[in-house]
Amino acid sequence: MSVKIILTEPNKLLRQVSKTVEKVGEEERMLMDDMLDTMYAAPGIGLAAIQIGVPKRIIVMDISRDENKKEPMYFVNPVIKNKNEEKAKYEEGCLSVPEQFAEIERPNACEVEYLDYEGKKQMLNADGLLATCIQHEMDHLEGILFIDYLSKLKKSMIIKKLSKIRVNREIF
Ligand code: K2U
Ligand code: ZN
Repeated sequence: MSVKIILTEPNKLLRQVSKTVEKVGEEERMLMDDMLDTMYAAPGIGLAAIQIGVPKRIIVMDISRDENKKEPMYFVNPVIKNKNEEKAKYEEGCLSVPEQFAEIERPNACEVEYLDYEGKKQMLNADGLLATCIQHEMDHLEGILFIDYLSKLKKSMIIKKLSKIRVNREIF
């Protein structure tokens, strides 16, 4: 298991639509293990495979935020079956949009169908932070970032800042 590099915006690879997984095998399980290592090291509470450059419809999450009591969750080919009408706002960040945050409004609950680590069909009713996180990660599978919901001006200011951060990191 290993920690991988997380792609950061602006990067065309992050804009790919990820592909359905035909079968959950050893390769996919190793990928999910690496994704979890990478997510915990960041640290974060969710990660989509595309964020480490693998365009597969795979997400890992752990919203426990407790070093000593990890509760990893694995989602292969997740599909949101329905979303609540009621919305909730959350100050979102993203490991692929470093040091930038914005208040994003999303349905406050949703039902997700997916395959688990063993490839078994599961259903999850998510609300609160879990619902926000799964919808944030599902966007990654469509090549969508939370900054895409912002005004053109705000989004362009963030991308300009990210480009500067990248140049400074390369120089120093
Ligand atoms: O996709 C990612 O980059 C992982 C995000 C997931 C996330 C974004 C917004 C709201 C909830 C989850 C990272 O975990 S961002 C870091 C973080 C950590 C704790 C709580 C919220 C965000
Ligand atoms: Zn993200």
